[in-house]
Amino acid sequence: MLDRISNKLSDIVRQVSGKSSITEKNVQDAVDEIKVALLEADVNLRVVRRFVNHTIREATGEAVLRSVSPAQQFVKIVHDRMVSLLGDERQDLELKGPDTQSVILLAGLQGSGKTTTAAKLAAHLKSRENRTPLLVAADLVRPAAIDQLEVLGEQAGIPVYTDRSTKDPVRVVKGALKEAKSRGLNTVLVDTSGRLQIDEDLMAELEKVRKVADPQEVLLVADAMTGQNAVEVAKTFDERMDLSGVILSKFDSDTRGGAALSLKSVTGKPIKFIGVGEKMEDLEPFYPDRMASRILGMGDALSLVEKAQETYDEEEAVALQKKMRSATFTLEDYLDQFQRMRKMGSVQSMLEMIPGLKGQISEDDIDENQMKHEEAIILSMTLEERKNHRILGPPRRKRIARGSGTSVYEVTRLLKKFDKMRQTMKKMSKNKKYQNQMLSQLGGM
Ligand SMILES: Nc1nc2c(ncn2[C@@H]2O[C@H](COP(=O)(O)OP(=O)(O)OP(=O)(O)O)[C@@H](O)[C@H]2O)c(=O)[nH]1
Ligand SMILES: [Mg+2]
Repeated sequence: MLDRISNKLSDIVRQVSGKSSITEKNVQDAVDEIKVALLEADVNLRVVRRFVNHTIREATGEAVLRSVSPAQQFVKIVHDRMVSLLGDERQDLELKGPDTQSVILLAGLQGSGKTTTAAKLAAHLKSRENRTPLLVAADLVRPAAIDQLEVLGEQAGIPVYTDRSTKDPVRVVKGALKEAKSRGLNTVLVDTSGRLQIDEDLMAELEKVRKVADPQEVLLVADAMTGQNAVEVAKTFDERMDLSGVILSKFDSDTRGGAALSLKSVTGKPIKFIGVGEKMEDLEPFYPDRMASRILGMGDALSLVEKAQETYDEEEAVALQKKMRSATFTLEDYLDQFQRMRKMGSVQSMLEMIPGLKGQISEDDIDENQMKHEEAIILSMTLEERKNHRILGPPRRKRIARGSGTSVYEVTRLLKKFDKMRQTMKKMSKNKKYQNQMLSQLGGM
């Protein structure tokens, strides 16, 4: 499902997230790649252009390029754009309360999945929303259509209304509404007939059905595999039928994604559900934000950005981060951290300054006593020694141990730990796994 575009975009996102700083050029390059990926996925050209322009405008703003983690901010912008492309908020069905009859009309081209979707949706409403559905066989064009709905209804445990004595769908719908009322069923789902192409016959029939059914929801069932064509179909149906939403069927097949990504922008109509298989349970409510994260392959990246945004002392954090990444972090800086910590009151507050670490480590994990010893050790060093701990041979270590009231063993342990920490910090910018490693090392502080 959307594998190709998802792979492409996750690659781009991964590349960008690894960067410690970004420039307008980086943004432009990444956006160009995204543009190609979207076009390949059969997304409407105008939609792509708008996406690209918005993203560039937002991502090259001063505030982003100078922020704590510009790369991650960029990723967030792309994600948010994608969410808005997919329709922002989830749009649920707008049905009446359980005591009043609601009607859902399903329309679409031949073979798009109307009949299957009607049954799936009825099953969903029954099991998830506690509604009492009635399926209505109003496709009187295709001979086997009534049988098909009856079979599906049986599978799903949903009653099906049929009337084999007429060829007039309007009559069938009228009868069904009456039947639902007398049986106390609150949700009537009408399956209609399809055509190979949109033609006047079909539209005229649907308009008549719509009039008697007076539906709360008019849903187009569109085949996601047909890409931009599905979007065109939606536009045309909407002009005549005033759709309330779209269900994209066959989303499980190797769709290129164009339909999902263009539909809302082009038609203004929300995708309410997606069909993800042939079985009754293969219908999912459509959530724009979840879909965007799925397409961009980015669960973790996002929460990281949100955390980074909470960091209150941006300038300091930036400087620290730079040092960590370039491995120019010295014992002097290490000491500086201790002292700043004292100034701020707690270890916790220092940790919170480091983007990405916030909330992941607690004060209980830290041995304050050991920290006091380490501070004393560093204070016993000369400035030169603090800036370059490699010059610390055995005689110097001995002197420092004496000066700080500790032992040579403790001095050596600190130096080893510090070395290891620097290595980890350097790797940290490249790989998330190492961030966790550093966390555990900090924990041993
Ligand atoms: N893989 C997959 N197949 C689906 C999905 N929805 C429907 N199908 C299949 O698509 C085919 C056509 O589905 P129908 O529900 O008969 O489509 P229809 O729009 O009612 O077709 P007509 O009544 O002939 O216009 C069937 O084989 C379904 O099993 C889906 O979400 N995923
Ligand atoms: Mg059908």
